[in-house]
Amino acid sequence: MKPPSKFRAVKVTALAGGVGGARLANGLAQVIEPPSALTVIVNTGDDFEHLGMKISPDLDTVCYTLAGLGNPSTGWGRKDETWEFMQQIRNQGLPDWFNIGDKDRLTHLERTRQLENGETLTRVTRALCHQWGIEAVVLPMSDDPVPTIVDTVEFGKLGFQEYFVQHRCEPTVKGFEFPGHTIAHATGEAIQAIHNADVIVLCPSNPWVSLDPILMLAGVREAVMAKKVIGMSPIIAGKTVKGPAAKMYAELGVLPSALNVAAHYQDILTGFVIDTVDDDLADGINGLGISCLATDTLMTSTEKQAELAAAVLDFALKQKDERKCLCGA
Ligand code: FO1
Repeated sequence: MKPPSKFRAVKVTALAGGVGGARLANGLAQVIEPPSALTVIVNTGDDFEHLGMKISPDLDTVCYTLAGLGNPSTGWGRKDETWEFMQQIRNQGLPDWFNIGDKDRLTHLERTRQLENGETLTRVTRALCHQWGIEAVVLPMSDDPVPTIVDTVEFGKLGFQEYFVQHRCEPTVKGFEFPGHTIAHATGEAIQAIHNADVIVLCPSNPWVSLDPILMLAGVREAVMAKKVIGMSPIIAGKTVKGPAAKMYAELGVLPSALNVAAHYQDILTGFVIDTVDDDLADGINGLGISCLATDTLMTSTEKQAELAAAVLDFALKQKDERKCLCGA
């Protein structure tokens, strides 16, 4: 198959969570020329401290994927990983519910060391990206702590990784809390990247716990709304490719569907990309005042990531700049 064409002189800023976000970001980095015209602003609501290490799962997933270092089957962690550290953790009877490979551990140790020396997460991430040869710009959404808390029926309030990894997303979700957001700031770099962008892409990440935490930071939503904004559904035929988004929708009393994801972002989207299997939802999405593209959205290889990214950018660039208005005009 012919490789997708390159997009020159287009500045794209993508908002991303973990695996789905990393895959589309990797597609965008393949088709944007130069790749440094791509900025990825990453959710840090999943960050936590474990065994003395400061861990940023979504930042690492995005960076490993962009660097070609990621584990393609899990989507998180490193490829060709070894597990001696985890074996020692188990031998010592220490908490072993969060799997940290030996190569991955070095990232957490280095991040922890630099943060304890007074560096910001933005500068630590820049240094790691440089070390891994990543040309795209990867930014944490904030340099402040912004933990996501999941309120559950069975266990009450859980830290995100307790909910996601320790409890395998099994507890019933009642809602979410973002206690850091009252004082946290988006970084100046993240806000500037939104202002500078020709197109904003909302990656196919979990709306509730990956993209909302970014959009809720003061100033982000307003900056995004001044731009052409293309979203993409992480829900295909009522299910998620990876992660608990569909389960969360159902538990929160909302039908998991691409239409309801579009409705979630209705005020900020100019365009929305759904999978061809959900073609019948396009009229409903148009009815929200959002242009809709139906295409194959499964990113099962790096080539498919690039093809999808090219389709998203083609769609974005064909859109007119003005937003549709359904306000009775
Ligand atoms: N996800 C799991 O399901 N189990 C794990 O043991 C696990 C370990 C892990 C280690 C480092 C890292 O960067 C990510 C890791 N993840 C693991 C993924 C991660 O917790 C989630 O994918 C994200 O937080 C959700 O986007």
